[in-house]
Amino acid sequence: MFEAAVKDEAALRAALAEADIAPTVMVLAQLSGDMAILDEVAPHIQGAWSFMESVPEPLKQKVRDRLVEVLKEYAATGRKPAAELPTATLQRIMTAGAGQHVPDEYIPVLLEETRLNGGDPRAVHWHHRPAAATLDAFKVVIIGAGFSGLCSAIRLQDLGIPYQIIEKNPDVGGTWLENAYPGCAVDTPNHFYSYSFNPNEAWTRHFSRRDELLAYIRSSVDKYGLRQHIRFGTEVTAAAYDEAGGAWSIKLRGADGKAETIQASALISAVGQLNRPSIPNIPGKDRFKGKLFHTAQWDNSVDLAGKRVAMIGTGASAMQTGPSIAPDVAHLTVFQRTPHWAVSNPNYHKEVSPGTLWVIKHIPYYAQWMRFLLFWAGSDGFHNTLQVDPNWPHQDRSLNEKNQAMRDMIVDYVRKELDGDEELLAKVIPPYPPYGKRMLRDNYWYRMLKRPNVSLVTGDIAEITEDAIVMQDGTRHEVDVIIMATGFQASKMLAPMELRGRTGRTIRDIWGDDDPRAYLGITVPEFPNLFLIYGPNTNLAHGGSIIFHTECQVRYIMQALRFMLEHDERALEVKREAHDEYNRLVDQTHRGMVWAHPGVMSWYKNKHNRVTVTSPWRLLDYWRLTRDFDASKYLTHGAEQAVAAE
Ligand code: N01
Repeated sequence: MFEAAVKDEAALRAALAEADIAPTVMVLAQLSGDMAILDEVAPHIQGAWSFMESVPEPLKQKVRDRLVEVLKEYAATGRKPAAELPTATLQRIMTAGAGQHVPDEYIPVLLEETRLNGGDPRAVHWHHRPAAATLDAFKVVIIGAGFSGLCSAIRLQDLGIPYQIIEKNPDVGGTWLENAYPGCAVDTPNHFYSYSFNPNEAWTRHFSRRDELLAYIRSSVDKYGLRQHIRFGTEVTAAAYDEAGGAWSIKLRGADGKAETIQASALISAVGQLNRPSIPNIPGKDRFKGKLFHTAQWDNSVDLAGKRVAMIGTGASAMQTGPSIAPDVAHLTVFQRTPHWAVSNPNYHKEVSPGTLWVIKHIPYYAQWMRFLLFWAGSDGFHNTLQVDPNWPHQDRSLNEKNQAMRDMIVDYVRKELDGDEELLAKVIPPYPPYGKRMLRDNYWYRMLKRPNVSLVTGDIAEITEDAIVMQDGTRHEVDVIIMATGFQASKMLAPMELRGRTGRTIRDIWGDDDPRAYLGITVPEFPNLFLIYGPNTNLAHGGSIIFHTECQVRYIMQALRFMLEHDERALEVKREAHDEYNRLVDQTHRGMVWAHPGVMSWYKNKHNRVTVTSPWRLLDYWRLTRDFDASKYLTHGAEQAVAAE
């Protein structure tokens, strides 16, 4: 593995000159055991983002020269790196690279996420592999072929459990297939926003565009041979649990409208939270003579060039769409009901340099350390700043001192972006604390607002007429096209499917329209053998990658299925006490956090101000909660018992 790195020393040196210094020195320390050079570099690293360093160039060159020597020595001698580094060494390397103390408790999760010790640590293995006939008789149906559904399929395949994916769309990708609006991209760095077990060495950007993400998803499908297990163009309309048979009856509707029912021993919902567009019922909407569409249902037949375009909404989708279309349209009018917070990230628009692509591919462990740094940069670091300090005097606009400092920092940034336009600044700075709604990444939004062909309209819309949007104060804005960047029906989880549990009650009977709850966000009393991915209170709003959460949930579900199959249990249902206790804890924890702030309305919570969508936990906490399936939290119903009862 080292031969490839040193085969062409000129290429190695050229690539290292472009590589980030933190992962470079981490590789060096790992391979050489040279902690002195790590200690020399450490004081010049202020944080885990690649731009948070001020290492002097001569010191950088010293690190690169030393690494070239070490790689050459490994290649020449055939020496192998130490299989596993002692925890204290790992911690020292991580702390230096991240520019922040990395506590002991994070080491196991980081080792897993980076696969630094090789292998696939999140894979679930059999304790006692069931007989082939038992496995063959057990069938899992997965709803949805997005990131989560495909991850489940890969893991089921590893275990040899038969499965089928039902996908309503004609292709894989879920949200990344459906959202094709201009500028659509991920705002989590994608060297972290990707499967831990299938890293991509070839990302061309730090925050990839939709097409590249979709290509990654498609290539994962091909790599693991999943396509033959997917029924495309088929929607799950309903499912009912049959207690006597210990199975789910699942109603499907094909593209031709034909209905069909299939059976499954277990059902995994991987439909996502952001799947069903929310299109507000603004009076007069249907009268509009021009084109009107939602960002997630982009109408490619509409040429926006030279048109007067309205965009309703200023969330993450608007943040990417607006600046992408503004240069082409005659006029863009942005309708902002509430402002959102947005931070800048210098890497957001950057391509991965050729040298960085080279080191990711050729230098052992560079990609792993890079993944660690991205995990660290964008994850739990902010979590404790999102708690309300009861003694903080300005609770309306911030939660505590650090949250106020963040507010001040963003206001300064936005003021600069707006060239000091205080009138506009007053309109775009939210009155509520930073992080109250999803923190956005500035996609040159504020610069866009300064364009002569863009105007920002604030306040509530009264109605839509044949050719205009009319505000409550009577002002009228004539437009040719209306883009609804109005988000998704997140709280109405699992809709419009009708899921009927063991007792005959449907999930809507229990959750109502917008009050979903589940144990760990995964299992629901009365719904045996049903597992949710990206279910209630599992969205990440302080940072992190939702794929990390997906992998936690999928591991848990695989362990649950393993338990069923190894113990010959045909039904597994979470105990009500475990579910209620968990949800009490979720609600209690949320009460002191930013998302429950009374001054904010967002898709994170329902109309009763209960946070239903977002997780209150650090990534570490949720990882711990889901790491080991605990059968004592579940009621079981063995196959033999069931047979006896029939
Ligand atoms: O939706 P949103 P989104 N009249 O719900 C406004 C993910 N995502 O699609 O704030 C006027 O955030 C509404 O106003 P208000 C990400 O998790 C990720 O943008 O409610 N306005 C708001 O401004 C994200 O959080 C990525 O007052 C109305 C907007 O519409 C989630 O998807 C990219 C209105 C809706 O914002 C959803 O983001 C895109 C009305 N009647 C999305 N109704 C990336 O990874 C609603 N609004 C980058």
